[in-house]
Amino acid sequence: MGANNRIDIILADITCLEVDAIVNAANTRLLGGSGVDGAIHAAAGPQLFEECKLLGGCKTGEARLTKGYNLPARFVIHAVGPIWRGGYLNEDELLASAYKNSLLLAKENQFSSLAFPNISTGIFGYPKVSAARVALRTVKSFLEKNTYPQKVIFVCFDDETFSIYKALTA
Ligand code: AR6
Repeated sequence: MGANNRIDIILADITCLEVDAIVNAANTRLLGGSGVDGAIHAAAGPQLFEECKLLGGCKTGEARLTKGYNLPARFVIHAVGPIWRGGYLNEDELLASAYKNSLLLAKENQFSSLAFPNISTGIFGYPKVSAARVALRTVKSFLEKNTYPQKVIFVCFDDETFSIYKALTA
C-alpha cells in the first residue's frame, strides 16, 4: 500500500479522536502546559499527569508513551518538538526526530491509527509551512518502509494549517 492513501488530513480537536494513539506536543518536563498539551491533559484527567510524573521528562526530539485514560484514544505519545530559534539550531532535524520517534513507538506497539497535531507550530513558534513540509516528508518516508502504523492522521486546528497541508499533498 502506498504512503499517500495511508495519510488523512483533517480539521479537528485531537482530544475527540477515537484512534489507537494521539500525539501530544509536549515539552521536556512532560508535566503539561497550555495549547494541545493542556487540552489533552484536561480531557484525559489527572491520572495522565500522575503517569507523566513517573517518566522523568523527555529530551527534545524524543517521545514517550502513556495510556489515554479518559480520552477516546487508547494511548498518548508525548513528543517534544523544538522551540523555533531562527532555523540554525537543527530545528528541522529535531522536528523530524519528534515525528520519527512517535512513529517508531506506534510501530513497536502495532498501532493501526496514529494522529498528530502540528508539533511546534503553536507556542514553540515554528513556521507552519516549513513544519508541515518536515512532518509530511518524515511520515511519508516512514510509511513507505513500515506496515505500522497503518494510518496517520494530521489533525489541523486552524483553517490556515489545514490549507497548507492540503496544498502540500495536492
Ligand atoms: N487539537 C488539535 N490541535 C490543537 C489543539 C487541539 N485541541 N489545541 C491546539 N492545537 P501548541 P507547541 C494546535 O502550542 O508549539 C505547551 O505549553 C495548535 O493550533 O499546543 O509544540 C507545551 O506544554 C498548533 O497548531 O504546541 C509546550 O510547552 C499545534 O496544536 C509547548 O506548548 C501545536 O501548538 C509546545 O508548543
